[in-house]
Amino acid sequence: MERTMIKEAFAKEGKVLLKGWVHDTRDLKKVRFLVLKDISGRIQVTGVNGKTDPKIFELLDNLNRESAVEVIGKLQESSQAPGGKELLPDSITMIAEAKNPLPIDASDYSKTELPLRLDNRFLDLHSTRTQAIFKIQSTILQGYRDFMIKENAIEAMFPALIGSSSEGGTDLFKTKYFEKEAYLSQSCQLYKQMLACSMEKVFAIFTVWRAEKHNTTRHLNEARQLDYEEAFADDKKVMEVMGRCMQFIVKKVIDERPEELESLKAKLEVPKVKYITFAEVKEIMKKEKVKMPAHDLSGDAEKKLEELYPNTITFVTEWPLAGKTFYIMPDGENSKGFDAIWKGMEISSGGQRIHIPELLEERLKAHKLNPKDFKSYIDSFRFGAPPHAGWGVGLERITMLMLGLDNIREAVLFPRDRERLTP
Ligand code: AMO
Repeated sequence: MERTMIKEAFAKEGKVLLKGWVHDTRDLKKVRFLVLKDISGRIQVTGVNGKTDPKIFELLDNLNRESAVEVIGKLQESSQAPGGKELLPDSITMIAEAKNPLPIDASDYSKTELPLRLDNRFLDLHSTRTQAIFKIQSTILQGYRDFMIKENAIEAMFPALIGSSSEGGTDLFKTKYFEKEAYLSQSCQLYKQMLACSMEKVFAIFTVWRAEKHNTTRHLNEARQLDYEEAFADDKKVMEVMGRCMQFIVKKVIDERPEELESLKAKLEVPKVKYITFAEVKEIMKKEKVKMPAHDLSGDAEKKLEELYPNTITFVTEWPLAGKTFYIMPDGENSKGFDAIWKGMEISSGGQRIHIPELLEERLKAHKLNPKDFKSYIDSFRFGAPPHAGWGVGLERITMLMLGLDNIREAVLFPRDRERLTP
């Protein structure tokens, strides 16, 4: 731990320079302790009355929690200090003092309620627990990239401003765009499809905006998706890719973030993968007396699936056509669309897309959308567009589920919900 905490080492004098934040101080009269923390961990700084410079010994009793300080001193083995090492200080310099009292408790035992923590996110991010969540999220993102690059997929960036809906429905944020109206993107759906029709395998980490009015513990108005799209592929092919992708990401988190998982008391195992049709789920729920709508799963049905198939990415396939968006390929009464459920919640939806312009126009009309608004999208399928399929996984949803967080807002640095636009 101390190896990475050291910002500079003075080999000749055998001293080190540390920079970090005051986690805690303790005064045992003869001995005073400062627990210093930085992103790599914590170390104890020990002052001894009579041995340590009196000015420094005095200062050790006057450091506000969460202040940024610089400490120079000698490291020594200590069987009592956490981590087995302590620092005997020669100098302590205040870099940036934290005012007292703090607006929230940023310790790991904090009882501060989530809304107040989010109001003061800059300080909440001093807590090891909060840092653990975002270190793990960073590993999830890296895992997604590593996996996709190994699959020979190409990473892409797409516009956040769009001229018409990409998902159908009314949950769009409208904005002015010079003389025109524009919308914040609900999904990079149409763009990733157009791109897959030349680059074959594409992926993106894309921010989406949904003007949904409901304020729940699993919805955000601004969320991030892990998007994938593949040409010459159907729903079955891309579900197989997602199953392996999720297993790869979870394994990477288990391998690389054991301390963070431990600090969040998260018990994570690599998930299994299962395929089940929508009709089969309906039958099961009927037997189990769990209610669900005709063309969708209910929250209770999602929970029941986890009860029946624990820690399994359950792909619910052959989704009723009436329950899917306009771009999903029909298959009689059903479609080639699916949802993926994990730990009792939807983490993804996807499917094979319609690559036939005439069928796309028909489906747009069936969804009461005007094909004219989708002209450039429809036209892109007139010039050698092969069958293709893909999916989008919610980044905050999987972070929340992996770590057993009660509220999706815990899994976003700066959440955007019905009430929150700052910080
Ligand atoms: P869908 O709208 O189902 O599909 O979104 C895919 C996944 O993104 C996450 N998600 C959300 N997370 C938090 N808050 C929200 N408001 C929110 N909305 C969605 C969920 C969800 O399963 N274009 C398609 C995907 C595709 O077919 O490729 C789409 O956006 O985890």
